[in-house]
Amino acid sequence: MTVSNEAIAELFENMGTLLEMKGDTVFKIRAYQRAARTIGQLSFPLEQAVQDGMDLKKIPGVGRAISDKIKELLQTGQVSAHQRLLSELPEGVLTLMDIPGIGPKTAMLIAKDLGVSTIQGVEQAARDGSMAALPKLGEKAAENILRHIQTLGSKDRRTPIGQALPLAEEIIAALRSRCSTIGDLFPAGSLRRWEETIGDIDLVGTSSQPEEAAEALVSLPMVQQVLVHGPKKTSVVVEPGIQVDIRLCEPESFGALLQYFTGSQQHNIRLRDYANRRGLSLNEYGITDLKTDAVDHFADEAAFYQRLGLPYIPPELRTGTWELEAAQNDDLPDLVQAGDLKGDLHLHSEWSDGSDPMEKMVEAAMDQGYEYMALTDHSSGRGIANGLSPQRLADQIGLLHALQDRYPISILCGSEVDIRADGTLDYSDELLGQLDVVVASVHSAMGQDSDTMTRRIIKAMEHPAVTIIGHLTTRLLGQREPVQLDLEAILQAARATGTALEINASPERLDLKDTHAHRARELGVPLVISTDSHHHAHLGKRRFGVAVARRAWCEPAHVLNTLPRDQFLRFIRTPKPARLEVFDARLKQGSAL
Ligand code: DGT
Ligand code: CA
Ligand code: CA
Ligand code: ZN
Repeated sequence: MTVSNEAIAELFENMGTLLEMKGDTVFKIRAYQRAARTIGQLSFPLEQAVQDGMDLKKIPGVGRAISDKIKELLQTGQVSAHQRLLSELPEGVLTLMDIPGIGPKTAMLIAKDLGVSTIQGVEQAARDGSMAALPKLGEKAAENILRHIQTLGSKDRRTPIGQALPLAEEIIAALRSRCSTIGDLFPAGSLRRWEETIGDIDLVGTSSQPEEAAEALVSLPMVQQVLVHGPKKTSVVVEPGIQVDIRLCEPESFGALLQYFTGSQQHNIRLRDYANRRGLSLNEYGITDLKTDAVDHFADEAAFYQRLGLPYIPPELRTGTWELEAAQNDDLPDLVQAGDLKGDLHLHSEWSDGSDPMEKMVEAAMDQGYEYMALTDHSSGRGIANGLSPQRLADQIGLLHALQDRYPISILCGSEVDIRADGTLDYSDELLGQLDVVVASVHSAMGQDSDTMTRRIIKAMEHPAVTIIGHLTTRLLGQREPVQLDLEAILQAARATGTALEINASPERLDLKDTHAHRARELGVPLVISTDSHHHAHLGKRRFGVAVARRAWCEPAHVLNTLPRDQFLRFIRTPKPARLEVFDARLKQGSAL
């Protein structure tokens, strides 16, 4: 049996909650919550790390007590302290907390005083008046809880970054055009850290007339509701029901404001501890010397970090895990940037389910400044998405060769070929052998169990013609769960077979996600950032994929399609797995710098 990091994180999260219900000390509660958060963000499997004899106490937020409990869980399948807590508290209290708006205290109250242990039970108690009769709750609270239960179906209220970022950019442009006294204005918070989903949009900026800028925000036509309209902070809810917070300050202290509201909270907490140990204290206005009470102000973030003796830490790394340690050791990665990409290797035309002619996609790739591109229309297998029959693919290859004469960019013939349920591919080996780039993807039989799915994908990777596995887990953010698979086994096989893995930049996918890509990077698996564009305007979405790679600590050398044309061509023209030498040579070069 394998125990996933998510399962371990959830157990500690539960323990924190149970302790909170019991009224235990804040210190202890926070310790469990912090451990849960850190473990949830680890890129490597803890179970494997324990087997390899890693000292878990090296993980930030994991001390002796937590470390012992992880080992107990892995050995026995449970944690006795957790079982004890469960037995001490009324049945079902944790379930009740799945209802938004019900925290540990309310859950405890309802479970104890009403003897209710299910969501249906809560709903009934809210309807029949028994909940309203509880002195600590009352009618208003019962009404709220009922409303929350009714929205339970749509429980993920976080907004995918693909929607939140364009919205934030639209708001920024609108504010700029309406208010000339705004200087800088940037997204902060989870948006600036490029998290895959966003709770609310935070904007920070500079202005000599902050009231004017706040006024401009509340009067935007898309504003539905004004939550706070104050001198320091203004909060509104805009059209699709997303909260926007804006905070402005003088240019002299913008560095501290931006740093503070970029977070993450966990990063800021660690940074504050670090500063305190050096006799400094941090807030959104600046850095205070605790001895002299002198406050330093910073116009930009680099100066802020420099005052702490640290190099600038890119927002994507500010998760509160390893970045502070790396910064102290001057060991931060030189992260890949959008401009490093030299090609897009997953593009569709109207030949399958794209909306543009091949020429238009070629020109769009040239507009991105690329040296090469692969056209990868769907294979025929599923009979949908207008997949190409072997004959149509052969025709397309002929036309692409002719097109090449008209354009300076290298046009690679490719296909996004279905990995069938049994791991075989949709075209004959002979036809696949004629292609420059084969992206193999799962589009069917997504409900397979983990073993079957893992074998299926590994079988595809063992095929000599398969260059890249596309959108590995097939998840759609907020719409479709990832398939079940053994990520570690797949990554090992990717390295062994010399198969690259795609970071699908399409913001509804972001697949691989950050932690997966981080592990791939550690194992020496070549990563590819592609957009899977079905329209010429979608190639610009590469920024979302680049952000995933950055959150995975990737440098350019970890990303295959940053290779200049001749090296990339050498990579695909060398048989698997020997082609890894081209990739490894670049990595070595990078680390020698
Ligand atoms: P979200 O909105 O849930 O996607 O995540 P964030 O990180 O954008 O969180 P948000 O909007 O609550 O706050 C923005 C940043 O402001 C956060 O990342 C760190 C900072 N911040 C807010 N409240 C606190 C706080 O109570 N303590 C500390 N240390 N930082 C805070
Ligand atoms: Ca936020
Ligand atoms: Ca916020
Ligand atoms: Zn595709």
